[in-house]
Amino acid sequence: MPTEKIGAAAALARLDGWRAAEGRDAIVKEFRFKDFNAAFAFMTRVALHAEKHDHHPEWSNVYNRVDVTLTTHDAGGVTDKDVELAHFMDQAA
Ligand code: H2B
Repeated sequence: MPTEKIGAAAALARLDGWRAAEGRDAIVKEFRFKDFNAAFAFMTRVALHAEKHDHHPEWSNVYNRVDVTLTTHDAGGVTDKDVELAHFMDQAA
């Protein structure tokens, strides 16, 4: 049974600092860190969590910045899995 799509608006009601992506059902946030080392440490923690839960972010890194987009590809939009991963990222940042 695939995880059910809840949509970006429902997800955002449960999150701080995230916003809706343009043109697709996804949520986005830009994380800023002290330097590259801090940004990459964050990405490492998130990567281990993502593998464990088999749910992965779309992201890019430039020096101290990590730009994140979350959506559930299998569901064609935002699900509880994205809210859970967003909360984990907020805690890890
Ligand atoms: N991550 C995200 N964000 N969405 C998915 O639908 C997804 C995933 N599916 N990670 C998983 C992997 C799926 O491809 C594997 C086969 O379980």
